[in-house]
Amino acid sequence: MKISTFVAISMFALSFPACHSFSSCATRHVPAPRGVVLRSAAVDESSSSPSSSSSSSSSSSSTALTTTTSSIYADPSRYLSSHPSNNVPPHIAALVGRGLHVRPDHPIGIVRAKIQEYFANLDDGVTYRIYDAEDPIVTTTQCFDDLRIPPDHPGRSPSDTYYVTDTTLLRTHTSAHQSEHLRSGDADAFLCAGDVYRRDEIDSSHYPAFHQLEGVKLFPVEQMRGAEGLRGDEWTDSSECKAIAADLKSTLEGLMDHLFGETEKRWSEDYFPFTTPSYELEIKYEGRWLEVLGCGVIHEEVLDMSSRGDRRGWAFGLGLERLAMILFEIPDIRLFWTDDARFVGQFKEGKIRKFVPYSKYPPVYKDIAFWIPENYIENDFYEMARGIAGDIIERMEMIDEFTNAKKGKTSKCYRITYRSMDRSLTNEEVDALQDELRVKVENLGVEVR
Ligand code: FA5
Ligand code: MG
Repeated sequence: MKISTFVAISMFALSFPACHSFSSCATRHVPAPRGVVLRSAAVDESSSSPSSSSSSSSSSSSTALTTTTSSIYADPSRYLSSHPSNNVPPHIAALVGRGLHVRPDHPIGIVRAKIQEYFANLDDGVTYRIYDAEDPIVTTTQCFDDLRIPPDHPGRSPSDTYYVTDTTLLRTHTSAHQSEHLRSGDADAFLCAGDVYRRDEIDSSHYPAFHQLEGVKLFPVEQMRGAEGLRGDEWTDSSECKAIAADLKSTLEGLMDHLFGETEKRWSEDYFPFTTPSYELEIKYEGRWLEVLGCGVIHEEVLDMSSRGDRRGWAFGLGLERLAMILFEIPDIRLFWTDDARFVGQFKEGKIRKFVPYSKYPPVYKDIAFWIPENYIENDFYEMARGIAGDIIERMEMIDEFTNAKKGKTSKCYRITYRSMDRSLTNEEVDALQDELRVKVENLGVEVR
């Protein structure tokens, strides 16, 4: 199990099954995305620029999606460089910029719209600015330093993160945009959605590309007077900090009820370098607890670094696939990226409908065993397999591991489940892929048994 990029806890409380396409609405050229205001009452300051379209319609229906994602993001050559630190494989570069989150008829876009709708109709007197078109390439400063993620944090390692150069990478979370939006001073509250990338294991609930939606809200200075200048424990013990945490929790509980109806929820303490206190929220789904988001009170140093040290507030980041898999009963995370009409044709703007599986072609299982070197990185193996076979790998699991004392070596055996979502695979074609993997895997320093 890989360690989550930011917290050393299991990322999937639920083992859970879940896909990609060019969309007409996601192909406008955007010089500099600025976001738009969600409330109909608010003036869309950027409506005169081609970078945004107004998302407002009426106060009762603020669900229209902004359509500002740039077509330049869908150019794979942006992500493949000859820089020695570049570890973005072509199959990942091909995923970037498809803009699933801005497609009104796609489950990811539908969930995003429902979340925006909730925030637009919240009775908190706050206007949430909408951002959806930030560049998926961010700097290490944006993704890590601005968020107090230390230089030696495992989340920064190239085994977990896709680097374009040594200082630029595919964002691993939408929190990478928190500081720039805070610094711009454009809004005291915002929602920011986008595709994020992590090198990870492979199964029905883990895909190296997924979507997050980030929310941030700063509180009025007057409400925080009593805690002025407080830092560290003095701040977190203050009634003002507790009030922010309480508002955060009730806001997110309300969001879950808006999405799922009344649901069972549970809060746990969590840790993020950029929030304190920090929490995660799980919801009960089919008898099991599923982690849907991380959140907390924004760390004062993050606000300081964003030139907003005079303010206090909360932030959260949730996984859109997780929510969509539950809402639409989508069993495999790969489906979100498919262009198959049998999938995409099932969803309509604003409608939550159960997904009707259209086929389950038979799986083909293949095992591979090898002696590993000392510096073996499992994610490199997973990615190599994906590079060879692509999305027809449904799952890779380690089924056996032992150490030979005499040899002083450890052997690992993996079972690979090959299954296409749209046709039957032949044994011959799978054998050919597996043979290629057996040869290439030696480049990782392993010895195939
Ligand atoms: C984060 O990414 C933090 N940036 C969240 C945050 C934002 C905390 C703001 C505090 C303030 P985490 O790695 O736990 O945290 O991911 C957040 C959510 O993204 C998870 O709860 C889950 O819903 C989703 N998620 C994480 N990893 C995956 C994955 N591999 N596939 C699908 N969804 C995932
Ligand atoms: Mg988490």
